[in-house]
Amino acid sequence: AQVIRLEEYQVPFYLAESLSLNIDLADDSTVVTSTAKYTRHPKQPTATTLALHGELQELLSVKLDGKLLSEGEYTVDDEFLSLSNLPESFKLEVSSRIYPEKNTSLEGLYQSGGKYCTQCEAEGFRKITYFLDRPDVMTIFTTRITADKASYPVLLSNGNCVEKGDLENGRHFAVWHDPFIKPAYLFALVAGNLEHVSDEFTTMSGRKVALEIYTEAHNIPFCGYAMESLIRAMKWDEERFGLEYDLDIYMIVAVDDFNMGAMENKGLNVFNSKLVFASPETATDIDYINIEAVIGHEYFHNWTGNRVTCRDWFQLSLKEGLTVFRDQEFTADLHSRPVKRIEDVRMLRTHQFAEDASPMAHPIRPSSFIEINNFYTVTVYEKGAEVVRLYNSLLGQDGFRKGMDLYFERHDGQAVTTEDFLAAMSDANGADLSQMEMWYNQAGTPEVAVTMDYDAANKTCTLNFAQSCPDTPESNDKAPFLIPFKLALINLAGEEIALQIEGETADQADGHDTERVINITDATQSVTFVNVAEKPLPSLLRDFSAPVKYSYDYSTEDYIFLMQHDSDDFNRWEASQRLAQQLILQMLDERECGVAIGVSPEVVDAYQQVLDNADLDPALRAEALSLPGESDIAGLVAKADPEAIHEVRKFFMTTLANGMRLSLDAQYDALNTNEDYTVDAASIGRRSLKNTCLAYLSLIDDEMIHQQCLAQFENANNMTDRLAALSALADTDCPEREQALKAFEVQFNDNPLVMDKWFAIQAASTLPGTLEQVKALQTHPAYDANNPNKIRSLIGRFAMANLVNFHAADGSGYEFLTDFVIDLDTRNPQVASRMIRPLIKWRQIETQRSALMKACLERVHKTDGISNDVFEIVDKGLA
Ligand code: BAL
Ligand code: ZN
Repeated sequence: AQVIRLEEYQVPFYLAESLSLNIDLADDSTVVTSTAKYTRHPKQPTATTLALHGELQELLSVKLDGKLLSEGEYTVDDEFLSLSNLPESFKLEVSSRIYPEKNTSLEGLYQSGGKYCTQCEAEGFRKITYFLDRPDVMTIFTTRITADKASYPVLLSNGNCVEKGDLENGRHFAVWHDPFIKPAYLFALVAGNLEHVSDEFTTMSGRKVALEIYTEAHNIPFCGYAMESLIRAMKWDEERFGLEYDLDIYMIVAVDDFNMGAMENKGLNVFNSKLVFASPETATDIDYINIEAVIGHEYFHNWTGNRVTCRDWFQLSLKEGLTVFRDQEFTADLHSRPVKRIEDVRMLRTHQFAEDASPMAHPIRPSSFIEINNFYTVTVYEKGAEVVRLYNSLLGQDGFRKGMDLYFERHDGQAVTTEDFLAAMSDANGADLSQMEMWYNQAGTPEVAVTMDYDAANKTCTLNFAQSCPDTPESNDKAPFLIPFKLALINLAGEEIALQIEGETADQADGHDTERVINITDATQSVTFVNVAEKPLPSLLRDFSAPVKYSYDYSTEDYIFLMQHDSDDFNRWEASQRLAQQLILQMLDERECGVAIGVSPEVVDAYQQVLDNADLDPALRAEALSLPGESDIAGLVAKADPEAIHEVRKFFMTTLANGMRLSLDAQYDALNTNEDYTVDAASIGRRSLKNTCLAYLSLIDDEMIHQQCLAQFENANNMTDRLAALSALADTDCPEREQALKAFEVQFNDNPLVMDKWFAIQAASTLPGTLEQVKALQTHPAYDANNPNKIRSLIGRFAMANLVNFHAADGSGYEFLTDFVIDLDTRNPQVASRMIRPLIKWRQIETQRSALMKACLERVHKTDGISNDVFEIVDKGLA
């Protein structure tokens, strides 16, 4: 397998001025003819050769400036079509045959549910025709599609439809022209028997844009929320960033078989149907929020990704980190900002911190890869978004906007780098941001050790910071990061203290109020606050102001105090999480030493006070009561024992449940009003608290509670409540469990997206026998071994969200996953390489299991014909 390196980047020898595609779709083979006008790159004056990317095609003919070339006049292998002795500019026509109906990798042109669709990012276009499939080659696309009219009445591509008509033999054609230059990864084609919903958006400059969402007729009723979300996204981007849509039409197509969530192809997004379809009966609150966020995300890419794109794939975070930041802000502005922040941070810690601690740790701008598909990661996306958020913190929202404006002014229509983004932010604000560079080229989660010295005589309070970063594959010698560290000091009355830094006059301090951001730039650094009348308790890293871990010697009492008194919503939540974490870790140690474990009444009372706090948004109460998961705990201990973690965490939660039972019942009853279903932050919050109460109650072994879960399951008027009840039952060994699972199956058997939930709930069950159940479900008629959503719901959920069963001591979970991945890799390497990842964490697991995990990785490594995708992960996992 070949390693591609950032340092080896070269501008292409030729650029394409235009590309004209003629795609003749037929059920047994498809012929693609592409005609491009190439011109030598001004920076490559001596170049005379051209190597066009192309894979899995049967080359039919090559014409240079109209002349048919014979085989000796070009060479073709598995990866390239190469020509030499080329003039400064020329026209090249290449014809090839491809087989979309046999394409199970879901990359390039393939069929899903009887329709044709494409996925070209990152390097799928080379499976469609021979071209310079690299993001720095941007060109004008014209696409002519022909197909059988009865089977494929709708023919779509990027841009505007400029011509269409009927042909002989029941065939028809459509020609699409995209006036904006774009790289090949943004190309899209869809052909099928589709209906659409339509709407219209008038942009801020008064242009009318047609909005269309395409799907099969029976799914049309489920597209309304996606359309409303699109309109909200278009409006928000105008208001917040002054960015207006540019084409006359914006189309979204929903497909069932899709490796990712969605794809931002210019003017023609292709979406995983799970991120389009919604109705109260079939989609949960989380689904609704995700649909709006991803519709927004893909729309926001039109500027951050499409108009300004990446020079090469190492720059992926340039568009993804920035666009995730934009979609996070979109959701925060439309719903609850603190809840959104908490959920994003929870997700970052659970998944990205874990990736940073694994052999797959990489900087947000990796410096090498074998298969770029492997780097569509939580690091590039979510940590990338945190890094973008740092600019926003450092420069303020107005300064950030100035930077964005300059970025577009300088780079519209270009393929650029993360350095260009940094330069725009810095130049627009006259700020020296050079240290931001470290966030791009160093992996690992920085750790900030914080200590406090209070000097009662001088009434000063000094906070000392020491930053470090663990070794990661690319470096064991890290330079300090620029860490904006937001904090406050809280006095015994629970009030924030006015913060005046030593050496500042009171005037200078004024306006900073009681919360300040200290920019940590050095390995060790201190800040002293004056006029601090009593020893305070620090409230640290408020709002998670940088993607770091921090330590401070808080006692249980300190956390309880912060849970009640911290005036910052985020840090009140944080205290509830860190307290649980600290106690669970303590109990794990005690258990190992054979000491009886227990939870003090003060701790139960602290959580109960949160639950009963009528002044606090129900959504935030639910967040505070949703404690770190088993894998979060596993990430905090060396040589984790999954069984011990499961037991101790469950013991902690069950103790809380028993202790808070009266309040849980009271809150549940108060919230269980069967109100009409609406998607707004307040009602989502109420459902969230109600279902958190139910989840706690279900830990109590009591037949009445099983009945209560079943009653909610049966009477729910929406999927959020129904699924929450089913989820509680699925983890409980009781007759109601089977009854509910069966009823759900009968009710939703014909809805593939809802059945995904049914598979996922069973795969995540911590009850014994789950592996056997997962195996049995693979033969269920609603399961489809080639559908990524099904694979992720059943196998992915088992391997990634079921610590205790996946890590069964006999290694059965590992063997199952290994067999599964080796088989899947022959059909869909991209998804296979996602599925194998739980095994690369073998070094973090206790010795016996660890050896079994490693042996499985070695088995995959030795398998003949394994894809580059899986090879890269396994190879890094074993290194
Ligand atoms: N560009 C791949 C899908 C997404 O991040 O929007
Ligand atoms: Zn994206």
